[in-house]
Order: sequence, then structure tokens, then C-alpha cells
Amino acid sequence: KFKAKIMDEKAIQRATTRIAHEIIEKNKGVEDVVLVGIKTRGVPFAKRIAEKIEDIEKEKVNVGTIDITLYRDDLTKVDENPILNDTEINFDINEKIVVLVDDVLYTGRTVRAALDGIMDIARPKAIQLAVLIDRGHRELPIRADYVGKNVPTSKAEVIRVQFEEVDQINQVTISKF
Ligand code: 3GP
Ligand code: 5GP
Ligand code: MG
Repeated sequence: KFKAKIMDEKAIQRATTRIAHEIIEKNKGVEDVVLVGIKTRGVPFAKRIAEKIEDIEKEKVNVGTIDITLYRDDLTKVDENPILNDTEINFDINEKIVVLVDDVLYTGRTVRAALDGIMDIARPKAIQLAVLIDRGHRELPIRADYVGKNVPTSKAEVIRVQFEEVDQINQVTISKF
């Protein structure tokens, strides 16, 4: 099994800072911007982006979470049925710009389920997507507005994102089986 590091702690930090700046620039400030992290690792990533934006803009940015489970026989096989488990968004997102945040974008099925979940509870002004890694292989017409790193992969490869908040280390690795 071959394994390579594709982002270290510094690279993750720089990508997070750049995405924070891009969100501010695209939306001309963050007055109407809220973040929603997709569990598990989209949540710490969303919190890091929010913290950065607050550093830069001196304005509070709300962060909610959404929990979607994709049932797959193994990590390289995709199931068609994402399940929306629950959402924790304790603020009004009507007429807000919702930035969905996930660690890895792959088929897009998780994001589609998240879009459904959000539009069931409110009518946002817009929904945007931020991901740390875009590994390609989309199966739906979904793209990210903010990308930390584009990593062309084969379907047999697995990207492992690790954040200190859950994994005691900050790094992104790619494995081939
Ligand atoms: P995450 O919740 O932080 O995204 O679903 C649990 C974990 O399994 C995910 O963590 C993710 O790291 C990994 N995972 C889920 N689906 C896939 C997949 O399709 N491919 C790969 N390589 N990893 C997956
Ligand atoms: P989707 O295929 O729906 O885009 O991705 C499904 C879920 O699995 C998302 O939460 C995504 O972050 C995660 N995911 C997909 N591929 C990978 C991968 O290679 N590595 C990791 N860590 N997560 C992945
Ligand atoms: Mg994820």
C-alpha cells in the first residue's frame, strides 16, 4: 500500500486562510454569510474558516452542522442513497448566503443531500460550496466555489484528511491500494 503526504499543517493553514479571503471577496464582506459544516471533518474545517474570517473582518460568522451518511460497501464504492441524519443550525438562514463546507468533494452526492436538507428548512439567498480537497469523479452537476487543493485521483485511491480537532494531527494523505 503506497501512501503520500499531499498537504502538511502549513499547507492546510494557507488554504484555509485563502478560502476565508475568497469568501469575503466574493460576497463583498460577510454580513449575510453563514457556514454549514458537513460532518465529520467538514465541521472543524468550517470552524477554522469562520475563525479566520472573524480575524480578518472583525465580524462574527455563524457555523451550523449537517450530518449526512453515505452507505457504501467499501470506501471506493459509491452508494446512491445518502441519508440526511440531522441538522444543527441554530440561527436563521432565510435570505442568508450559506457556505456549505466539506473536507473532500467526490461524487457530489453528499452535497446534493445537504442542499436538500438546507432547502427543506429555509430559503437562503444563495448556497455556495467550500472543500479542502476536490478529488474529481463527479456524478452530479455540482462544483465547489472554493477549493483548497485539486487532487486528481483514481477511483481506487483514498484521501485521508486529518485535523487536530479529531485526529491529533493536521495533514492530508493519499493512499493507493
Ligand atoms: P469525514 O466524515 O470526515 O468526511 O464517512 C466516514 C469517513 O470515511 C469520512 O470522514 C471519510 O474520511 C471517509 N469516506 C467516506 N466516504 C468515502 C469515500 O467515498 N471515499 C473515501 N476514500 N473515503 C470516504
Ligand atoms: P461524495 O462522493 O458524496 O462527494 O463524498 C462523500 C463523503 O465522503 C463526503 O463527506 C466526502 O467528504 C467523503 N469522501 C469522499 N471521498 C473521500 C476521500 O477520498 N477521502 C475522504 N477523507 N473523504 C472522502
Ligand atoms: Mg467529508
